[in-house]
Amino acid sequence: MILNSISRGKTQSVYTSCLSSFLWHSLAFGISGRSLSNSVINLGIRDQCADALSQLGFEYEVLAEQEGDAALGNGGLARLSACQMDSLATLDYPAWGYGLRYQYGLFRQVILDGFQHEQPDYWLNFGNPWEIERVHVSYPVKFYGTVEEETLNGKSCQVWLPGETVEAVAYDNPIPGYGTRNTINLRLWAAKPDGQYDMESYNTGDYINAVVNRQRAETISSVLYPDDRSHQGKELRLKQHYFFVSASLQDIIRRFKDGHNNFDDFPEKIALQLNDTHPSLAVVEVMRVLVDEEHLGWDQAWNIVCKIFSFTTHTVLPEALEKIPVDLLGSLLPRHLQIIYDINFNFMEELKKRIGLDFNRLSQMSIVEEGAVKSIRMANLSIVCSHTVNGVSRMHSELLKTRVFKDFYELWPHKFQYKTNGVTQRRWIVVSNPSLCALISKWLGTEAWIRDIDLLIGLQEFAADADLHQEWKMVRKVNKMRLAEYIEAMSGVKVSLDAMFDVQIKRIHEYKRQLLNILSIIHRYDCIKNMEKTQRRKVVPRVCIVGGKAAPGYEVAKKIIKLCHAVAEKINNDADVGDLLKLIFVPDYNVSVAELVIPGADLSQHISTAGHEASGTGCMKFLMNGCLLLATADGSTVEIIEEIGEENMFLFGAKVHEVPALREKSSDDKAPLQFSRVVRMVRDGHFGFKDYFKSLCDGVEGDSDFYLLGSDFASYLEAQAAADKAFVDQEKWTQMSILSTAGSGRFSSDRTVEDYAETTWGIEPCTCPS
Ligand code: H2P
Repeated sequence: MILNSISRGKTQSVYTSCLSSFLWHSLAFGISGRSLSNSVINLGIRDQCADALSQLGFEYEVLAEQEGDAALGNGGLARLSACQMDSLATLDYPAWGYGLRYQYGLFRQVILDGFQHEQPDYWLNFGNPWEIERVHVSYPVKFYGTVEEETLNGKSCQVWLPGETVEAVAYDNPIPGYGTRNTINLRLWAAKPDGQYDMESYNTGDYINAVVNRQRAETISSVLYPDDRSHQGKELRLKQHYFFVSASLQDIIRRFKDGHNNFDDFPEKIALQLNDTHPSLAVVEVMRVLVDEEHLGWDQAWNIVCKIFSFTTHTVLPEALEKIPVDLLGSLLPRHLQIIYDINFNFMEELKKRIGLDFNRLSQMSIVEEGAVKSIRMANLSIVCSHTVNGVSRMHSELLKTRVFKDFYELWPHKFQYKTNGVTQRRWIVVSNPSLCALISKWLGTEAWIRDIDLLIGLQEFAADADLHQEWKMVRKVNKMRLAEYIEAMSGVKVSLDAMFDVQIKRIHEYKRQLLNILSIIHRYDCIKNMEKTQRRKVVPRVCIVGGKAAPGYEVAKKIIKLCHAVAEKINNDADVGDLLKLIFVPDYNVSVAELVIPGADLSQHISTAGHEASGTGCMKFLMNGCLLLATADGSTVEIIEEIGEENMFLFGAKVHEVPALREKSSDDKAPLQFSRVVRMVRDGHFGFKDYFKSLCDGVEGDSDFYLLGSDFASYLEAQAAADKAFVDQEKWTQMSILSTAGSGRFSSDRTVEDYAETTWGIEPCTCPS
């Protein structure tokens, strides 16, 4: 989890003492990747480090690879936070990040017989040299108990008498900006038992209980939930949310109070960004602290809350919007439930004045969902309490306004904004692709683009230059060699460097359509098999690379992984096919793997059903590295098209407005024969495991093809054919590749963060004195 803090305003005192805060949370901060390589680049000491190490007899690259990934997150959402932290530091914003110091990060994916198995990732096994334990920075976090009404100074107030207290201890992880002295802090919380409770057990000689209690407390920060999206009703998960929110807010408020006697300046100094719904309890916690502990009036506290919070949502799927059962919330956080009811009561009253007694609409917008399991809708809570709500691409925001949060948009159109995601060029070009970095700097005549990404556009001027083409191709070839070596070492499969390296790496999900990719690989295989030998010479050789983790409970995603392996087994061992087609599954996809795969990719696939990917950030990393995109018009791809032009990528598939009608159509009218043929091959056991794959096939045929694999198949094959054709003309391909990198500037997280700073938080950079 993460929660960041930034100072509003830009006085020296704000900067040095980091008084005020911008709260930003994405469940499980991290997927930050290795720290050493990023830190030495941002500090500008990479060459000195490499020299010093070589004098000691070590190679810098070899040493850097020894560091394990801190995989404290699930996918794009968590990695986005890491990119934005890098940008916040680089652009001199006085920011703090907060997160949970999970002992076990995202599971390690191990493949046995083609099936995914999950193993714990105990990333702290050999210590973490980057963190500084702050034993003196710790806060009690309370759970359970009861609420009693008491009278204080003649006024009645609510007092929460907790049933359990756990201590949150801070671990700081510095994040240096590039080309600046500004270094921001990522503060991660570890749960430790509350000292007093522990002592009591020892005093009564109850040694075992003391140990059990210790473990019970430590459990809160011990393991990251591997599925971000479907975790209703899990008490531990809710405990993690609150533990994280409570500790971070205590820290933020404590720092604010160090320099202020009252809360008048709180909204002036503090901006809190709810990064998805996971930290939404923060709005309730601020109300509780201000009203119950600081004894502000309800209206004054509410006024502050409405000024400090803004909310980013990262999904389009209504089922992914978090809901917490009232019973669970009421038992774990009884006072918070009361506050939520009060917020909702006030909101409903206000709404009735605006829309009348439209009960349908009132119940849809209510924070409390009635039904078999009465629940709290965390997204509604976040919207009601935030001054700004944003999606993560323009298309996503449109969908929020017209579908997901339509009622709220009609009520408060001024709240809705969009902030297209971005990724940091420091990690995704400078660290992961040093030769491309050097080449870009050479042709632009400056390294300034590393801080000022807009300069990349200067490459357009040389897009047809034969010398640049030569050097560009050489860089790409070296990266492909590196990737080919990795593939051989990992899978034993030797791949041809002349083949097109075609990559799809991301979390495995039905809407991301890895299955579509695999079915088209089967189609390609089938075509090759049925060709005359002479015709085969015309086939453009491909190495298809797939990677990604399936959430442990997500059966369909796990079957897709198995199918990928079953198909690979067949294709890779078919002498008829040889180098014309290879399929490789890269296990345990993480940042370090991405750093190797992305620079070596010729083509990358972002093929979600239109209207399902909120943004997508992988596409931006590939784009920066000069990899061509084969994509649907979904999420941020729509904006990428505007930057580089449709002619420089391979676009296919239904547009977002066509999707509803296509879903209505009978499947026989929409799936082409080739589609039925490849699905039949899977059904008939061509790749074995006939029974096991049956449900996968059933899910894309008949009326159940919700993600429209069948209806997009024909245009997908056309786009694949267009990619093949372009690849044959290497000069054309290289030009498209240069133009991709040149047009990637808009997708830097520097731009995103500046946008948030200006239009959401109202903060300015705070230059660090030299
Ligand atoms: C999610 C969305 C992406 C988005 C990312 C960051 C949850 O990531 O699905 O569309 O780009 O957040 O905003 P992911 O699917 O990679 O887990």
